[in-house]
Amino acid sequence: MNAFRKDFPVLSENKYAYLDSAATAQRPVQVLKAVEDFYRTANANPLRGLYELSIKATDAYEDARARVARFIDASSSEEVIFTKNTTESLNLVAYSYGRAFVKEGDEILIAVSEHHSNIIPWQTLAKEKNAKLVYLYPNEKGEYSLDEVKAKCNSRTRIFAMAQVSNVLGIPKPIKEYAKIAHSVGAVMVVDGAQSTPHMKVSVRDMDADFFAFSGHKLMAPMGIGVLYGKKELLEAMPPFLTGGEMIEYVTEQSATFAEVPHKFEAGTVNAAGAVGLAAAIDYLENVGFDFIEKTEEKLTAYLLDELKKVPHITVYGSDSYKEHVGIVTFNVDDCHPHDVASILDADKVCIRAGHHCAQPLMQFMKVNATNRASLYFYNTEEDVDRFLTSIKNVRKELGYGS
Ligand code: C6P
Repeated sequence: MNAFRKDFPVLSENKYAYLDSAATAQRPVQVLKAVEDFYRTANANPLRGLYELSIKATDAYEDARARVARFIDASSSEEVIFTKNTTESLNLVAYSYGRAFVKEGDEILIAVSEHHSNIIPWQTLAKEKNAKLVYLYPNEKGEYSLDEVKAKCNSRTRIFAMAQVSNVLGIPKPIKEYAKIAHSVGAVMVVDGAQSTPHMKVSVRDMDADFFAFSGHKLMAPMGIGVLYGKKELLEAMPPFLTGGEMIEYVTEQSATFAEVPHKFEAGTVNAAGAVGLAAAIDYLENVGFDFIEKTEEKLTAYLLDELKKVPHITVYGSDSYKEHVGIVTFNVDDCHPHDVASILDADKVCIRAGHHCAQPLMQFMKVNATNRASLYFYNTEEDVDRFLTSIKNVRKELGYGS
């Protein structure tokens, strides 16, 4: 039995085989306690009050920012902006950096496998600015070759935005190499780290990302807290995204000057309890260790893939190598709608995701309407995978097929 599992209330009684961590992770008691402790002992509006309790809240919030900066290897806390989630982080870049620096005729380069959160903000920007949205397409292994990237990244490219790990195929990308190409033509590299940050050590400095977005909830933090990392000189040159309280320096009836980064991008009362929960989740994650996370996920993915491929009438998408799935296994069962598959598994308390996974351009490219997806995290066990396999072998019979 996995030693960490007892920390997760939803998993502790083994009621569910939870195989949907790519959608959101479960939270350990350590994170729940950190959030409760904040509200019990330090609850006041941060960044405003001059009294002890408010200063405690401010300190807890700013300590969490410093914890995140160390976690992703940012140069300083000022480069860490708290947002709601990856979606808001990417919108912040598109609305602020994009509207200030993208002009008519410029190009924005993205991959066809992006999540809608890394497509729609750029579609909207391109339409508004009369810029062109250019797509990269993967080879048969699901990879975006450096030749394809070099061919499409040119002097008109202002922004190259890409997920470090796809939420459908899992395949990790050589972001450091892509960033070199982007920088060689003067473009900025925007990285969607929603599916990478929970599973692998991230260094924004080593990959040389200009912007890096991720969500707390996929790495066991509460929902509603996310991060945008940005290089300080870029953040300083950008106009605010949302405006209002706490993001200003001085306001008159007709004009305002703005606070320094990162507060310029954090209008209104902040999610301090969420930030504290995120810091606790990072502590927990680093205590588990990325070595353990990678080894456990690889072992379970290899087992799941091998056994799933033996089941008749199953198509598995993505790499043939279990090492390139980052815990994500996407598949279809012949003649069965993914929603029916997920409902049949639900009856056995096996939780998987079904649908287009907010990646419809990728579905169109793969010529499918929808798929099923099982996704693993370090707290999963072989027993979870066995429950999934037993249930999946039953699906076609349940739907009236002979075999
Ligand atoms: N993917 C999934 O089941 P938010 O919703 O803002 O926390 O994350 C958006 C997002 C952005 N990029 C990638 C690569 C993602 O996987 C996600 C979220 C979930 O695949 C929910 S759709």
